[in-house]
Amino acid sequence: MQLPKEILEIAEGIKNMRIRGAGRIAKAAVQALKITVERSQAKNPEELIKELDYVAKYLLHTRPTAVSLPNGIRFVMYRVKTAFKNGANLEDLKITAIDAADKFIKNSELAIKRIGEIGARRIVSGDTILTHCNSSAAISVIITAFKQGKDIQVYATETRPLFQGRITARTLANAGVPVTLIVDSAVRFFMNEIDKVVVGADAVAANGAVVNKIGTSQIALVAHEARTRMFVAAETYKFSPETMIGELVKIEERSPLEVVDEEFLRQNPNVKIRNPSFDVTPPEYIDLIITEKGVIPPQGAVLVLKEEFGWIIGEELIRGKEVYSTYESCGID
Ligand code: RUB
Repeated sequence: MQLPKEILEIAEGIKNMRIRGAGRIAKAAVQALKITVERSQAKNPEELIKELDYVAKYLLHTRPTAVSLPNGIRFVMYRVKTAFKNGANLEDLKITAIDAADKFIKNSELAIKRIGEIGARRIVSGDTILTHCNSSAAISVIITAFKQGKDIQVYATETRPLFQGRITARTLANAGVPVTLIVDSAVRFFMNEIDKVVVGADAVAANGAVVNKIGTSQIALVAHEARTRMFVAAETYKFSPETMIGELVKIEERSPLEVVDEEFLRQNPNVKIRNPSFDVTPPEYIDLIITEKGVIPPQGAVLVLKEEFGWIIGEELIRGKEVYSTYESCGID
């Protein structure tokens, strides 16, 4: 199937990280589904479903870790497929898909704002905050607290190998927040000055473990040792339903060329390079997860999953992961 240029660009942008960060990836994928409908040549509902299925599966293979991507796709596809099963005609199916995509994107933007408001309540004047990588949700907490007049300062790790921390530092500085950029390995050196760590998430598992940019779990360990609180800011669509049946979140490993250049590789053929993009922070090292619906201890993650995905998941779980592992089987609202 020949995909429209804009969709190929979105998929490529997610793969090469021009579009990055779990929330932005999800919104871009959902936008691609909307474009599919707008450019569709389908002559009947069956053809439209086939086109959407194809694009959905194509997008699912762009980056493996951020659960927001399959969850965003599920949000749209579940509604489209339900309408299809209920006999919707082509025009109604298109409207359903476009409305669902718009709703997901709008909800996602509102969630960031709400996480900012809810999270900012946990920040007090005088706090020094550490953040890692570049998370819209974590930044929303920090900037909201700052705009409320709280006297805070931030340490941002540079986040090797791709330096997303520089984007964070620039964003915070542009908003007027006092910010200091540090190398990743300086975290323990500064931890005694830190009151709270605030990071984002690519996925939250049913047991409350959080998958986020590589280095997060090391920061959590150091925070735990120093009795510094560790907060994770995550929209509810970052919670992974697959983990309810014991699936592990897949950790993406990227090219060695993000770590060293080609010359190094050529000159050192016996040096192996590994470049995992994310790691898993166990729930014991997390004090609070800030969602748009409120704060939960990590142990509350399973309740969020039940609320978001409904008890129907239970039935699908019993039927086994073959059924469940397709995005078709679940409905989130
Ligand atoms: C980004 C990253 C971010 C989360 C949350 O990794 O780990 O902390 O995705 O971001 P990458 P947000 O740069 O590899 O995509 O809160 O914006 O969804």
